[in-house]
Order: sequence, then C-alpha cells, then structure tokens
Amino acid sequence: MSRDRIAAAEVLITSPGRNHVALKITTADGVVGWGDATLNGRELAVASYLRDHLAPLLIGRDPARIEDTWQYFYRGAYWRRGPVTMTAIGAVDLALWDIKGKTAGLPVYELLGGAVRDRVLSYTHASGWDLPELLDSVDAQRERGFRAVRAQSGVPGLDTVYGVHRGAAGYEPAGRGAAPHEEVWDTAAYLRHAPEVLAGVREHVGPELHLLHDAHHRLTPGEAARLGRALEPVDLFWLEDVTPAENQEVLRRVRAHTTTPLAIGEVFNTVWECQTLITEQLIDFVRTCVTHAGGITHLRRIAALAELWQVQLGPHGPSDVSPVALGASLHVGLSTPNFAIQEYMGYGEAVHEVFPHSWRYADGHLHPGDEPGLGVSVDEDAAAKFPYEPAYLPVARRRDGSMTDW
Ligand code: CS2
Ligand code: MG
Repeated sequence: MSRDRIAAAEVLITSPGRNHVALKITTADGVVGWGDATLNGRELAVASYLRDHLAPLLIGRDPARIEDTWQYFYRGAYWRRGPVTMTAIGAVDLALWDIKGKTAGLPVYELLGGAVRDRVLSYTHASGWDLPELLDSVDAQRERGFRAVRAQSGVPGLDTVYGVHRGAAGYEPAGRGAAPHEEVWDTAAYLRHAPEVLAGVREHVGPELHLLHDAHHRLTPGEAARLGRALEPVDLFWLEDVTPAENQEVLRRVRAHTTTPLAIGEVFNTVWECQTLITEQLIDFVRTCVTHAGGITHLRRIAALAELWQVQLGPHGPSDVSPVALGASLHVGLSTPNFAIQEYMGYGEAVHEVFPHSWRYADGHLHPGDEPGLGVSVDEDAAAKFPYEPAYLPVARRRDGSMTDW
C-alpha cells in the first residue's frame, strides 16, 4: 500500500481582532491538517521559520510519522529550544495530528488513549479597575456558568496594570503599532493592594468558586513569598507566575513560605525549562501551552513527567492561543489524567468566523468535539479579510525608569 506524502505546507497570517499565524499542511491524498503558530508580538519570526526553513523540508515526508518529524526538526536544527523554534515545531505537530485523526476518522483524543473524563474544567478572566467593577466582572462570568475565574484588579496610582482593560472591549494586551507601549509598574503599590482586593472577591463569591490570580512575572522570590502567604486566607486555586522562573531554583524560597498553590510555565517551551519546578514539586500546576511547547507530542511528555510528581496541567489559553491550539489542548485535556483545567479567555466573533471549530463551551467546561482530527479549520476567505498588522506586547518600567517584566 503506497503511503500518503506531504504535498504542500503553507503559512497563513490573519488578524481578526488580533494577529494569528496558521500552518496548513496538505497531503498528496488531499488531507488537510491545521496548526497554530501564533507567538504574540513575534508572529513574523515564526512565519519565516516555517516558510523558509521547515516547509521545504516537509514536502515528501510521510505525514503519519509525527514523532520522527518532531525529532527531525528538534534535533536537526542543532540550535535548540526557544519560543520561535518550538512554536514552529508545535504548529507542524498539531497539523500532523490533525491529519492523522482525519485519516483514521477519529478525534485526536481517541488516538491519545481515549477520554479519561467527560469534559474539561475551564477558567476565564474577570477584571476591574476597582473592587466594585471587578466583582461585577466576576459575577458576569459566574452567570455564564464558570466554576473558576481569574481575578485581576487595577492598582491605585497606576494608569495601566496587566490583565485589566478600560472600557467594554475585551482585554487584548498586544497593542497595534510599530513599537511596544511602555507601562509604569510599582510592585510596592501592587503588594499593598492585591491581598485586600482578592480578599474582597473571596468574601463576595463565597468559598466554592475557584479563584485564580496572575502576578505575571513581576515579583522577586521574597515578594512572591510574602504575597503567597498573604493570600492563603483567600484559598486561591492558583497564584500564577509569581516570579520569573528562568532560574527554577528560586521557587524553593517561595515554596518554603507559603502553601498557596503555584502555577508557572506559559512562557516555557520544553520540559527542560520546568523540569526542576516539577521534580522538586516547586509548583502545583504547569502552564505550558500546546503551541509554544512543541505541540501535542511534547506537551504529553511534560504531562508524563508532571504526573510522576503529582503536578497537574493547567495550559495557557488566552486570546493569542488560536482556536486551533485551544482545540488541540482540549484533546490532550480529555485524555490526560493529570490535566486539571484549561484557560479559556474567549474570542471575538471574527475569530470564530475565521476558525470554525467543533470544540464547545458549556456550564464551566469545554469539550473538543468528536470530529475527526482536531476539529478546527480555517476559513481562508474569511481570513483574507483581516490582513496582518504589526502589534507588540507592552513593556514595563519601574518608576525610576528601569526595565522590569511586563
Ligand atoms: C496571561 C496571558 O493568560 C495569561 O495567563 O499571562 O494573557 C499573557 O499575558 C499573553 O498570552 C501574552 O501574549
Ligand atoms: Mg499568565
């Protein structure tokens, strides 16, 4: 029996409200697989990596050899890891799993061992410049059925704060334009305010709603330890990115001072960046994303290591992870025992138009659907209506002008 071959690999950039990069792989038998290659603020780098380096090497390969292709692109580059490389490899991986499912006539989760749960718990974002506005936002998400809500608040004295937007539009951090917006950050003001406002949210919602909060890489380990301890009465589901974790060992200090559950990993791209965090149980949840961490193939390796140390998965799922990647993450979520929760920030109508999908939200949970493959496609005519526009994530400076982490 002659085996199918990859006949084409095309990169598609579209901007329905925000930039997305998609990879379309077509086989000689006409089977199409889609991958997500969106890297917020660096989209063109991944598009070039795919167009100029990986796509030519895909032509003629056996689409069924997903693991071999992963190894070929990971080891064959010589220059390993990093968000651009791993997002490009991730896009290829998603597209090949999509093809494998379509060829088998099965949803990808069936190829990953079948469902271990009926649906995937999800959380979404709530925000407000002050406590009353934040409580309204939390209540609105509870009315939509969410059992888990992330709460982000403004900080007195700061004009901008991560995760909080002005006005009715949804929060989109990447600002259009030729350069990043510059924001001022004041950790001391944040540390004075966060415990009080999050305690106010807990008092309002009662004990059952899962509350999450994202510190977004802005604290030192000492500050993180203080915040974690101060938030223990709030009973958070997790406190996220309390400190930059390139040096994973700094979490030992945080862990020694607080029992608040910790989640880290959305900016990590391979198991090696979170290996110590996992094997020393310095975190409770690993946040690596199915696109930026090398696809389904590598996310399952991270999940397997995490399972040995009773660390759970809570993958990244903001607006800059496209519906293709959200679908892929849900196939992993349905079939992975230590998958705890999926972030689901939601999308604008134009994004749903460009990315028709079988995954569904209902009653605080998500399900990938049972279409063969990933269950997400790209309406290329609709995508063409939204051309790419340069956009960058903000940068943050302290009040003295020195750079800090946004
Ligand atoms: C955030 C992200 O959702 C989250 O947890 O950390 O929204 C992050 O700011 C964006 O993905 C950056 O592009
Ligand atoms: Mg985050």
